[in-house]
Amino acid sequence: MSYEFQRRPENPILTAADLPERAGYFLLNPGAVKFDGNYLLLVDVFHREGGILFWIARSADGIHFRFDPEPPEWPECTDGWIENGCYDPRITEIDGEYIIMYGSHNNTLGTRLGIVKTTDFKHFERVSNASEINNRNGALFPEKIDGLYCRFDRPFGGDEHSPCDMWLSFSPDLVFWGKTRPSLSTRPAHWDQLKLGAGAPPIRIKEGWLEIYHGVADSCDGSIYSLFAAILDYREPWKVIARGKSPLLFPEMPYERSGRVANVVFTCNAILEPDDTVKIYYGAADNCICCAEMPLADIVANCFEGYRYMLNCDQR
Ligand code: BMA
Repeated sequence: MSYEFQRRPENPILTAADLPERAGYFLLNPGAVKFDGNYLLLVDVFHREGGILFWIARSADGIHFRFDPEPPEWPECTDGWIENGCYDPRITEIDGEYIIMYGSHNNTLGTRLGIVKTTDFKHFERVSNASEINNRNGALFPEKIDGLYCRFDRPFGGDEHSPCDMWLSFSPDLVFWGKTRPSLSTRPAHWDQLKLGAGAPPIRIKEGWLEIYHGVADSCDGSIYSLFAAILDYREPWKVIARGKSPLLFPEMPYERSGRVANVVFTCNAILEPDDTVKIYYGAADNCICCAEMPLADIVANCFEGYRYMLNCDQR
């Protein structure tokens, strides 16, 4: 049985042509939440003047989005770090605050994690400068674990083709992070064999924490990004309960296979709808934004189906 996301026939639902005043050339990997009766996307925009910034798009029906006339005023870093670009935002709601963890990029030094919060998606306040350099794919859990905030992160080494795994880190205050330990790792001969990183902030389901993540495999001509799911123990999220063997979404459509970067589907969000459908707004080929949906029960089935097959393999 193949359990996969179903793409919306309207895809791509947002392209750079939808930006006000031809402001940019490529859109990718938004954060997504339901806010104030609307679906809200915090979209990464490769701007016409260079650099990458966030811009909000809103929709009443979750399919037809309109960009705000201007990008939001984004707070500067407080420690002297110059943020030349920001990308891949994961939005987590905790007690009425929306905490955004994202890749904060400096042209000379590289990428680290930034954290900014908002209550109204108009005013944004910096929480902290959240990690050392060479870390990204940060996704905050919506609940504390044993009294501590918990996040996925993804330290990385050399270049884009170096292998790297997902880790967990903990914090009492969102500022100081530690107790870092490994989480999901790459699996040989799978579509997440080279590297992987958090996708959406985890969702609490009855089996544990559901994490939809991206896995990367290498080809002779670049990387292939697809989406997977895993279920982690609720109290001890470093313990993997089940993990899908096959992707929930693989780049197959023309808009996923060619763009700024070919063969990419990448999500930073997953919205659990009241009817138990999971909706994702994913970046396709680092170029445009698409939507796909799938019943939660099928995602769970994918995770356990993978687990059953993988009893002969150590790489859960
Ligand atoms: C990752 C991130 C994503 C991007 C992907 C494919 O490392 O930088 O923003 O979509 O690469 O280029």
